[in-house]
Amino acid sequence: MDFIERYDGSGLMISVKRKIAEAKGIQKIEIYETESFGKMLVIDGKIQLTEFDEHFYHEMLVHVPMNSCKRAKKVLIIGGGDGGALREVLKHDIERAVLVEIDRNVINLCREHLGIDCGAFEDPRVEIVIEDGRKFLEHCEKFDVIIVDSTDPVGVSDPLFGKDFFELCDEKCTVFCSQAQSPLIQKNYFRKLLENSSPLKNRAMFLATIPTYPMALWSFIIAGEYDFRFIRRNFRKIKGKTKHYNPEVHLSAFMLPEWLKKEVENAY
Ligand code: SPD
Repeated sequence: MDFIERYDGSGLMISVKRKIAEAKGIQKIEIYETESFGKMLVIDGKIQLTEFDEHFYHEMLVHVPMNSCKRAKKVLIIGGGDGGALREVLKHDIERAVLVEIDRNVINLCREHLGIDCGAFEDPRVEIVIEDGRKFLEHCEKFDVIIVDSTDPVGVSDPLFGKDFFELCDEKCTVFCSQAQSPLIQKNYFRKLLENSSPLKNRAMFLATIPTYPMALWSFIIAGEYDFRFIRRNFRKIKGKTKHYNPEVHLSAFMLPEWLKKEVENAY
């Protein structure tokens, strides 16, 4: 059986052995066992991760902001119900991590059938909140780092790409980081983020190769008081190994090709 994700006249086909689990609530969540990429999480028809390359994504989304932060003790993750980003956050010497996920089915299904959290949901430093991330920001305290691990900016994730969301994030953290879609395809998503994220101070984009995401080239946005002088010091303190991230990959991720540099500069 083949799973095909289509986007803007192209797509990615992944051969699957079987569907392991499915839940339908505010989103359709499916977990597959693939032929070559291990287990795969799909939400509303879009690939969220495979075991083959999820660390490319989660390590960049988490260690770039965490290692650039002077003192990251209190961390908020918005989305990320599969637990991959949480697992990476817990490698740092943090006091508290709050994960705010709108759809409890994502957490339940992934905990039971995927397991990439590696026990992160049971860690005593972790608090899980089932709530809309945008609404949570209206009443929460300030965090050292906010990480947004969302699906594409449609449906329940649409508010996480709105100007008012970025205004709140700017108030509520020292360092901010979000996944920012593909800069190559479905460009309306990427451009919307560039336009609406203007309330964030000191914005910068960085890139990573994520083989099972559209066109394999993925972007992220970081903002606030991030400082690359802390990268090596913080990296040395990480507990557990990284498979993809290292300080050199961190720095090189900010080297944008000319076509993208121009697009980003024009939007700022
Ligand atoms: N089109 C895929 C976008 C996926 C970004 N989020 C992935 C969530 C994995 N924790």
